[in-house]
Amino acid sequence: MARRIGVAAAQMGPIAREESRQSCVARMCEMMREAYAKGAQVVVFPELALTSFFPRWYLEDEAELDAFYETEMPNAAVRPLFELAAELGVGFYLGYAELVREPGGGKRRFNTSILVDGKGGIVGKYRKVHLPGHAEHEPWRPFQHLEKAYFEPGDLGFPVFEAFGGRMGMCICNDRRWPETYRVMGLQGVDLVMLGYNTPTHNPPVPEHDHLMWFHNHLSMQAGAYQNGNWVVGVAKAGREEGCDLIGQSVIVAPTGEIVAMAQGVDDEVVVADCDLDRCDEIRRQIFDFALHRQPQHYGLIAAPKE
Ligand code: CDV
Repeated sequence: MARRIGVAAAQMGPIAREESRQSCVARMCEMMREAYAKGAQVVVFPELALTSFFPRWYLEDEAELDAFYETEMPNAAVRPLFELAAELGVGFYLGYAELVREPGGGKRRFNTSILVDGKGGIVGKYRKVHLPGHAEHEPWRPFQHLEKAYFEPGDLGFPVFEAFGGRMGMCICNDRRWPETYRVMGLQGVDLVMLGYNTPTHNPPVPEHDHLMWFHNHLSMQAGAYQNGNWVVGVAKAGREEGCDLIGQSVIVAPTGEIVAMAQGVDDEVVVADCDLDRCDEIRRQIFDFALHRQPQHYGLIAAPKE
C-alpha cells in the first residue's frame, strides 16, 4: 500500500511583541482548517510560533524573559489547536520556548518542538541542538541573537517517531544547516523531517552574506533531503517583525532534492504537497544505500569530541 500523506507548510507572518498567544493560536487554527481543506494530514508551523522571536532583545529582567516560555504543553492558550487537530484528524509540528522548573528551584530552558498526532496527542518532542548567536549582550548589533543565553543545547538527540504511516523527524532552524542533523535521522530511516525557522535577512557578523540568505536556506534543506533520501518540510516565520526582516520561502522538498511547493509571500500562508514516503527508496536504494556504500571506519572525526 502506498504511503502517501498530505503535508502542509503553514508559514506565519510576523508576530508583534504585544501579540497574545491566543491570537497566534487563532491564526494557526485558521491555517490548520485551510490545510485540512487542501488535503493535509499534518501541518508544520514555525520555530517559536507562539511569541515574537524574543532572542533579538537583551532582557535583563528574568520575569520578562520567563513570560516568553511555556511551562506546560498543552496549556490553556494552545489547547484550541490541540482540540481542532483532534476534531479534524490532522496532526501538527509546533515550535515553542520550553521552561522546565526543577525540584531544587532551578530553571532549564530549551528551544523545543513537538509532534502531535491526529487525535491531539503528543507523539514526539525535540529540543534544538545547534544554538546560533551569542551568550552576552553585544550592543554593536542592530538586533541581538541571544539564543546561547536564553536556551541550553537540546538533550534529546535527534529521535525519529513512527507516525502518519512513516518515520517522522524534527529539527529547528539552525539545525537545518548541519549535515549531521539529517544524517543521524537518516541512519534511523527517517522519511520526513519537519522544521521551523526564524532567519533574519541580515546577519550582522557577516553582512557580505546577506544576499545569500535565501540561497543558503534552500541549499541546506535540499542537500539534507537528497543526501539522506527523505522529505524535508521547512517553515518560516517571515516578514518584518518588530523592525527585523525575516526570510520566507517555506518549502516542501522531495527526497530527490527538488522543491515541490513553496510559499510566495511573507505573511500567513499555507502550501500543501502530497508526499509519497515510498519515494525515499529511490534515493536510499539506488544512490545512497547506506548498508552497501557507507564507510563509517573513515568517518570517526565527525563524532570525535571537540578539542
Ligand atoms: N533561529 C535561528 O536559528 N536562526 C539562524 C540565524 C541566526 C542564522 C539560522 O540558522 O537561520
